[in-house]
Amino acid sequence: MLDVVTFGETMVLMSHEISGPLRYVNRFMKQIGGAESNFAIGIVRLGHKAGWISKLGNDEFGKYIVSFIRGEGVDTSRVKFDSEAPTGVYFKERREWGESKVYYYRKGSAASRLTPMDLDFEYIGSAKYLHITGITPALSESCYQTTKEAIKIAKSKGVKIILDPNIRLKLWTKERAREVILELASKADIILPGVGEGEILVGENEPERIAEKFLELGIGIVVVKLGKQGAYYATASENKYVTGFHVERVVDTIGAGDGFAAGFVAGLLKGYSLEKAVRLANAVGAIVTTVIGDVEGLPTMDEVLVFMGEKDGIDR
Ligand code: KDG
Repeated sequence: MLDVVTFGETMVLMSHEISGPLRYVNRFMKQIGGAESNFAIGIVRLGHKAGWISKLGNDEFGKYIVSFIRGEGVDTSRVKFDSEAPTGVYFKERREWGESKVYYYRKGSAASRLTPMDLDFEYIGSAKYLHITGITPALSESCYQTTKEAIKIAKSKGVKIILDPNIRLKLWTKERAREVILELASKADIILPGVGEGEILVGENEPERIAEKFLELGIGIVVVKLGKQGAYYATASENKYVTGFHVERVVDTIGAGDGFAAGFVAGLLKGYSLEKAVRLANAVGAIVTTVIGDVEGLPTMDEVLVFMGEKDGIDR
C-alpha cells in the first residue's frame, strides 16, 4: 500500500556550472526537476512509500528520468511513455543578487498530454494522501481535467488531498491561476501556500489572514510557508508560528518548497502533532537549499534528525 500518490511533469534540468546570464554559460549539469517527483523522492527518503504518475517522451531523457526516480525508490509502475511528444527540459540561471530564474522548454511535452485515462483508480484509491500541485493544471486543458479527475477519485475513496499551489507565472496568468487553484483548493484537505501565493489566491499577505481565508473555504489544515522564518499553521482549533532553521550557505532554493511538503506529510504519516510536522518540514526545506539541484539535497530521516539536533551523527 502506498502512503502517497502524486502526478505531474518531471523535466530534465540543465543546471548552470557558473552564475550569470545563460548566454555566457557554456557548461551545464544534467539533473532532474519536477515538483511532484521532488516531493515523492522526499517522502521516500524520509521513510515512506510514494508513487508517481506521469508521461515521459519515449526518448533518452524520458529513460533517464524514470530510471532516476525509480532508483530513488519511488513507484513508477504507472508512468507511461509517449512516442509522439518529447520529455520536457528546463534550464536554471543563477544570479548572485537575486532568486534563480528558470527557462522552460516544455510546451507540447509528453506530460502535457496526460489525460484522465492515464489515472489508475485503484492505485490512487490505495494511498493515504494524494498530492497535487498548481503546476499540472497549468500545463494543458487535458492536464487540468486530469487533476480534477484525480481529486474526484481521491474523494470517492477517502484519500486525503494535499494541495501545494506552486504557482508558476511562466505557465499561466495570475487570474487563471487564482481561478483554477481556488477551485481545486475547495476540495483539498491540506494546503501549503507561500505568502506570495496567498496574495495571488486570496488577496492577503499576512500569514494569519491567508490561513483564515483558506479555512473559510473549508480546508482543514493550512500551512503558510515563510521561507527562512519558518511557517505558520492553522486549523479550526489551533494555530502557531513555527520557527525555521538557519543554514550557513543557501545555494539553491528551488525545490525547497517540495522538500517542505515532503517533510510535513512525512510528519503526519509518522503520527506527529501538527507543530512537530511543521518543524520537520522547516528542517527538510532548509536542508534542500544547501545543495544545488531540486532533489539532491533531500535528506533521509536520520540526516534531518541530526540537523535538528535530535540525534547524534557519526561522520567518521
Ligand atoms: O518546485 C520546484 C519545481 O519548480 C522544479 O523542480 C521544476 O516542476 C518544476 C516546475 O514546473 O517549475
